[in-house]
Amino acid sequence: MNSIDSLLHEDRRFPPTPEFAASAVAGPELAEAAAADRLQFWADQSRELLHWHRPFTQTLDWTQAPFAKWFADGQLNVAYNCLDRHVLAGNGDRVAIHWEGEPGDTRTITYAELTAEVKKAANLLASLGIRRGDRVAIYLPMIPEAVISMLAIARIGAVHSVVFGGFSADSLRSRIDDAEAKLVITADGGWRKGKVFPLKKTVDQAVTETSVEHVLVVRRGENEVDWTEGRDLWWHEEIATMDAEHEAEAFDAENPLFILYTSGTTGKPKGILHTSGGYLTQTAYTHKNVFDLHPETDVYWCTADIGWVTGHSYVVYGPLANGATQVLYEGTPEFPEPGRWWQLVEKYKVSIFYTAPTAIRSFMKQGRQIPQASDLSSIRVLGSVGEPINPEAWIWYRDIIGGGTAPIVDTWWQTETGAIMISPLPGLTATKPGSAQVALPGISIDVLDDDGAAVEKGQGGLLVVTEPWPSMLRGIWGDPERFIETYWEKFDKPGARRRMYFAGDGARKDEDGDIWLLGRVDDVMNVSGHRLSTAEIESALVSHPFVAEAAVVGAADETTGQAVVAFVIVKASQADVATADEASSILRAHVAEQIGAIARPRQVYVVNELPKTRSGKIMRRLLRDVAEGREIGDTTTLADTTVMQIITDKLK
Ligand code: 7RM
Repeated sequence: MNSIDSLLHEDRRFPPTPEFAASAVAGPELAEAAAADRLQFWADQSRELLHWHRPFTQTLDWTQAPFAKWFADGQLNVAYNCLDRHVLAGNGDRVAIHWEGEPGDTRTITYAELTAEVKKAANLLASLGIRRGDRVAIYLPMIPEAVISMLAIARIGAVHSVVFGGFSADSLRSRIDDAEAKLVITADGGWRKGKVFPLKKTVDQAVTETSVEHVLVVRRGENEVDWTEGRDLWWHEEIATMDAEHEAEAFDAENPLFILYTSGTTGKPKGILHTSGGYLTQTAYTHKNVFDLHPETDVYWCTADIGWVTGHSYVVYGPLANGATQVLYEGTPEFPEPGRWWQLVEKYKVSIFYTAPTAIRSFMKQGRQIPQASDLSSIRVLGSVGEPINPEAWIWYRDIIGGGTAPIVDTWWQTETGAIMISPLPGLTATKPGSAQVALPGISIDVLDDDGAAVEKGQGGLLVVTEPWPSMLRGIWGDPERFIETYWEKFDKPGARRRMYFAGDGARKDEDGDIWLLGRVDDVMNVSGHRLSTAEIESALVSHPFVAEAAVVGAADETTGQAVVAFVIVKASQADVATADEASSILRAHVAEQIGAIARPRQVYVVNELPKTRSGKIMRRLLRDVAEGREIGDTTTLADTTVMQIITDKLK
């Protein structure tokens, strides 16, 4: 928690301009209403923001805590809320998606067109035997069919599990197995840095001997693919025969909407489960108020991939529920030239821009002349998500991308929270570089010490959510015990059972009571805004014949926030097979193949020993000291206190 020291001196404040405040969506009345009656506030928000086929009469059922039910006797259709009702309201000609492919091809899709596409896709899914509650895996690049698939699955009451297109066949397979998916929707290939990367090939490896009955393939890369007759179907051929009419059926508010896998502290990924009514309420509410959305005039762009929760909540459900116009881009930020993103901002006159600190830091490195070559004057709100944003990057973002005036909303939330929890409101809050600041109206958070007492202002501790919230996770797929243990037992005191959600993040309350995030307190790393678990990477390393033991830590990295650094002990029998350098590069490639390139260690150090406690737990804290080039901290709980000396001598 010492890492906060440098931030303590940050005292710059950026209040909204009077003009911004005057036309801001969110005013002080939100917080007043939430403070007066929190549950009534959420019920009002839900009724105002969504169309309920059957209105609810109950707001929250918390009798089975921590298993919450929100709006439980209401019924709605999530896709109808994102599509049909906008068309019925006369907004069918509004652009929903300005899509830009990496090679420069484009598609403009209105709400009417998107609605028709989703209806056809819903009919297609039904024709393949997908029913309410069935799981469908999506393994697609950032193309419109990714959004269409998610909404079509939601429309028929089925459950999607989007797997990031950069994950390996093994990762995809374990997620398919865990969810028992019946169908996979993929593409032949997608574009990345001027090349087509094969997706179908990975799916072919992942689906053998699984629950998967069909593989639906979108044509995008036009690369050669292998074909399994009877199992594989071309999206375009099937869609062409489908009716563009489909009536949206109403489902219970608690009908599951999606599972999204995230890393935990064991090697097994956790399937975070979200349901319908509460999730859509809070994603719509936050998207509207945090980003100050004026749907008739704004052009919104969230750069997240749909494989991460930010893509679910702030590319698909929040913006579409609110009838927003948005940009969707297939490629990486710097291809074919480093200014590509800024050219898109200029081209589409993007007014609200939401990205991650890791991207901002890499643009900072390239220099301001690259963004300054484009006209960014349309930008009026900037968002940040995924990790703490350092004040230097915050100021650069505001000055260079935001023209020195755009408010920055630093939004804290998690896959588990489903939607934004802590953030400034851009027309109200005087922002502070580096702080996510305040719980949104309707959200209750606190910072506790290890004994569960609220810390004083100026102190650090553990971030908790103290009251249930509409878009909270409803569980871990197939593992209710793990759900309780992971999130609800840390502060489980007699009389207050399972009422405190422990987020796993360290945080500090400053003198104004504003929140500063300090990073993960467990062994999960955050690389470029993506959470990776040490345990998963360690098990990948140990799966290689060279490796006897492995320990992985996240070390501070200028560009990616944290980088993966691995320490391995090579099996004695393999010691002569490769030099340490050779082993290191083989193992880095092995991890990329097993888990995906995002998990590739920055370094793999071959060592003779690992620091362990007497009970055999690896002391990653000490390895982090080595990886970050610091003096080694307290070693008194080590089983063998000489180990750290041996490791540091060896790496000199
Ligand atoms: C949305 C997302 C969640 C973890 C979370 C934090 C970190 C996210 C911020 C942040 C500081 C922020 N979901 N985190 N946002 N830390 N400031 N504004 O990222 O499930 O992938 O990760 O990310 O550690 O627990 S996630």
